[in-house]
Formats: sequence, structure tokens, C-alpha cells
Amino acid sequence: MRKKLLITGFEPFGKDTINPSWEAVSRLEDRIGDYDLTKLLLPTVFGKAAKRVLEEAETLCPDVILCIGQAGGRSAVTPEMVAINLRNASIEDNAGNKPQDEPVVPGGDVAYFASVLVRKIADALKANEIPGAVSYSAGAYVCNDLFYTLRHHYEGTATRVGFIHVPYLPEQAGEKAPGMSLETIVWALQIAVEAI
Ligand code: PCA
Repeated sequence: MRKKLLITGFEPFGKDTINPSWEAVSRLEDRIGDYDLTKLLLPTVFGKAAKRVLEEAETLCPDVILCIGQAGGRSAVTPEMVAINLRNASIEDNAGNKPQDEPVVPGGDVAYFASVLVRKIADALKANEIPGAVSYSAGAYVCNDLFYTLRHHYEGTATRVGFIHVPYLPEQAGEKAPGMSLETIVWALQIAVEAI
């Protein structure tokens, strides 16, 4: 039986006018391996991004939710191992929020591990000669906020939740930061879905 995957990307934020996460997610095939994909563009806003996913998931009932975000400065596609119960922003989100050391969920557990096979995804990327590595920090900005909220919500259920950060596109990176072509990021996400 075919399975359902809800896959998300973010709007541009900060000084950027493009976000590779949504550029890549929106270009994925609608069927990959065992999964039928539903793609969702999320606002880069604390709380709002997760609310949007939970609304969609309520009617879709996905087997897996895989969220993708931009991590400028990274040179590899990085599946995240852990989500932490902390909001801390060094720049405003797209609604002007800039929380400082607040919990995502007051009274919630300190952290959750991803409930997808993070190591398997990283190994599959490397096997296909795409720079890939497990990351042990999704930061404390909107991506971690989304990841933590979803892991907290689905803890103890059959719905699995994962998060993958992707590098800048070459046009964003310029000469100061590493970049990865959109084609490679799309290919990486396809491999990640097949490995999930
Ligand atoms: N990256 C940010 C939020 C949106 C995105 O694409 C982050 O890493 O938190």
C-alpha cells in the first residue's frame, strides 16, 4: 500500500529573496518510492509554521512529515538528529518576532530525537556522492521551532517526523559561503525520501 508523506519548505527570510528548501521541495516528483507527496510552503514565523503543518496533517493523516529548511553556511545536506525546546532568534522572523531563550512548549521535554532514520538518510546521500552529514543541532530559530513542535505533538504516535537542512544556492552563497546547485538539492531530497 502506498504511504503519505507531507513535505514542507520555507519562504525566504532575513536578507534572502529565495529559499532553497521550497525551491527544491516544489520541484520534487509527486510520487517517490513508496510515498505520495503533499508539498506545503510554510511562513518563516515562530509558531505559525507548525500550526500550518498541523492543520494540513489533520486532514491528510500522513505517515511521515519531512520538513526542509535553509542553513546558510553549511556545505552539506544535513538531516537533523535532535529538536530542542528552545526559541532563540538572532534576526527577526517574517512577522517581526525575535524571541530570546523562550521554550517552544512551556513544560515540554527538553528535547526529542528525530523519528526518521537520520543516519540512513545521511549514508544514502554519501552513497550517491552528495555531501551529506548528520547534524546534531537544528539551531533555535524557526526550523527548530517547527521540528520540536511536531515531534512533541506526534510523540507516542505512528506519525514519524524528520527535518533536513540544506545549503544556500550558489547565487545566495556568493564567494563567502558554500553553495549547492538546486539540481543537487532536489536529487538529495529524492534520495532522502527513498531512504526514509
Ligand atoms: N531556515 C531557518 C528558518 C527557515 C529556514 O529555511 C532556520 O534554520 O531556522
